[in-house]
Amino acid sequence: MKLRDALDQDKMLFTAWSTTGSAEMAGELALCPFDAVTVDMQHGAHSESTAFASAKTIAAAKTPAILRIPVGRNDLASRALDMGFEAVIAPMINSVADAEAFGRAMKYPPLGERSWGPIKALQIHTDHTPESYFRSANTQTLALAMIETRAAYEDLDGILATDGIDGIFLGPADLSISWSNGAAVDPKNEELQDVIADIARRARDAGKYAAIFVVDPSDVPGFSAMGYRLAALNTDPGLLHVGAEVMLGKARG
Ligand code: 3PY
Ligand code: MG
Repeated sequence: MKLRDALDQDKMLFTAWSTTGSAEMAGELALCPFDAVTVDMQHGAHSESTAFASAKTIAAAKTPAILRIPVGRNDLASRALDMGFEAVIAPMINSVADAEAFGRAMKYPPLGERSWGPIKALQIHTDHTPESYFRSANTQTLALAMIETRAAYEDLDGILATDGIDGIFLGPADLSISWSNGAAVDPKNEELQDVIADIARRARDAGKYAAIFVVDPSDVPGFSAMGYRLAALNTDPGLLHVGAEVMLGKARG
C-alpha cells in the first residue's frame, strides 16, 4: 500500500475519477500517469461488482485505488478495504456523528469496529502477511470525509478531531449549493474561495490530509498553495471528450 506514503511526501497528487461502470476502463485510467484512481459509487455507474473488479485492474497497473461510497454506506467502506482499496471517500459527512460512524467502519479496534476479512486485499497487497496487514491497516488506509455543506463546515474541527478520520475531501459543487441555500451550483463561486482555503488550513493544523475535487485544472496551483495535496481531475468521460477534441482539432486543422 502506498498512497499514504506518497501523501506524506507533501507534494500535490492527482487521482483519476472512474464513473463508467467498467473495471476495464478503471484499469485503463490506472495506466495513465495519475497517482491514484478513484472509483465513484456515489454518482458514477459502478456496481459493487464493477467497483470490486476495478480494485484488481487498478492494482495490476501498480496504482493505488480509492473508492467513493454512496452516502451513508459505511458497510461498503469496510468492504472496499477488504477488496484492496487503499482509501475511501465518504460523501456528505455533515456532523461529528457522521464522521464517527465512518471512522468506526474504517479502522480496527481500538480506533474503530472494522471486522476482519481482507482476503482480496491480501491477494492484491502481496507485500503483506495477514499479521502485517492487521498491524498496519489503521495507519496505512485512509478515511477521507467529504466536507460539502455549511453544516460540515460548522462542525469541521470536531470532524477533524474524530478518531479514524485521516483527512477531508472537499466537494465544491455541493458546497456551493449548500452555501447558496440551493440558489446555484457554482463550484467556482468567488465567495467560497476563503472557505476552501480555511478548510485546508484547519485540516493541516489538525495533522490531517486535505483533498479536493477540481473542476478547472488551472485552479490547481492555488489549491496547492492553500495546502491541498490530493486533487481529483476530471472524470473518464470528461477525459475522453478532451482527448477527442484535441485529436479532431488537429485532424481538422
Ligand atoms: C462535489 O463537488 O460536490 C463533489 O462531490 C465532487 O465529486
Ligand atoms: Mg458532492
